[in-house]
Amino acid sequence: MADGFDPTPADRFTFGLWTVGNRGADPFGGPVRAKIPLRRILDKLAEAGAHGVNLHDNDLVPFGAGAAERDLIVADFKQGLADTGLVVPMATTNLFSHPVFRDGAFTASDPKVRAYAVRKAMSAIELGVELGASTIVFWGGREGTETDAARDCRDAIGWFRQCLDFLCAWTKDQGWELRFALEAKPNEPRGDIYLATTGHMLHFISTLEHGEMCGVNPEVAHENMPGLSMVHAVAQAMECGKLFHIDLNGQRIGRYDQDLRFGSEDAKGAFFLVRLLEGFGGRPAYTGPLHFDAHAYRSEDEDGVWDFAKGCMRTYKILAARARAFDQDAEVQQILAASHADPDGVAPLLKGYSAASAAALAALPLDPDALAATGKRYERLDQLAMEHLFGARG
Ligand code: GCO
Ligand code: MN
Ligand code: MN
Repeated sequence: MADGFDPTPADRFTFGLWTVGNRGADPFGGPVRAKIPLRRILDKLAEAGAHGVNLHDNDLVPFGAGAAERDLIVADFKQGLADTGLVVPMATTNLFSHPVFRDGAFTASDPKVRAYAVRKAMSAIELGVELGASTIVFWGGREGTETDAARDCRDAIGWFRQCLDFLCAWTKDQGWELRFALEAKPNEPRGDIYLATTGHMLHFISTLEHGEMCGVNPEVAHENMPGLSMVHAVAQAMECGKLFHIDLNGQRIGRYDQDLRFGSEDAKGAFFLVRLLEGFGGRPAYTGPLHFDAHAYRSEDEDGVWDFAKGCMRTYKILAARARAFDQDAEVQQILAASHADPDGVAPLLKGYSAASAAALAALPLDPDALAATGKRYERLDQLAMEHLFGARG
């Protein structure tokens, strides 16, 4: 179907091995799909038009594998990448599956567990570097508590910082130019996970020794689970130059982490998110990989997995086209121009304090009743957004 929405590698779409490799297990039932061989995952993703694959250390190399086994697996995988043209832009560490992490990894109360977690992350970073990754994601699934009787949260945050400082310094010492992207999630699998949102992470990064190499990896589901705005989280990260990676998926508010096909829930949120990522209003676009951290419904067989993957990518491209049409719509531009208008040149007064600007501010004729008198026309503006989103306009 040549409608312009089928993806190509130039679109920078990536999937985790764990996403298309997800076998449909949930807390109430085991896998429903057979394991898809790694090579077929690569072939199918390349055929679908993806740009790359991301992985946890143990998605590729089984936990506990010896050096020889590891090297064979990695060599084989690299051959698959070379044959398909796929790249590995991001790698991460599984610091949550093994029982050793039952009380956390970087925030575990037992220092030996923290040491083990740092050592495991070092090996995963080495693997990432070997595969050409430039971003390392840190998702601390077990970094949290069910009961705050367990430890002082301030200690946990301090240990988290120590571990990241250690890993940043070690990475620099190796001469690797990597960026670390920290991913927040409010809960699941822990009752409460430390540094619950992208906003928490952004502040935490500002306290790190090498904060300049650390940014965030916001996920739609993780911001939406507690009912927060993914658009605002991503915008804040972009505004301070910290959007290093992104996990796109679909989620309904208040539920478990659904990791649904991108755009399949909250299409309007997805529309404004894609608009933000693509750049609008003269602002730069996000240029990193567009990663889908989602998986097919449990109802699906392998064909459904590839329907899911294509669906994520097509939806992104469709939303990008709809967002462009919205921004090019003359009526939209007119409403926005009217709400931002500054006929008396007031805005520059607030761009930095001086005694003169304070005096000018004091002298400004500002009548709050007059300023409050006119509606903003956002009902019309939002309806225009919806009509573009529905494909009914432009
Ligand atoms: C989740 C997370 C993970 C991470 C992944 C990469 O809720 O399970 O989103 O999928 O993104 O572990 O670190
Ligand atoms: Mn998730
Ligand atoms: Mn994620």
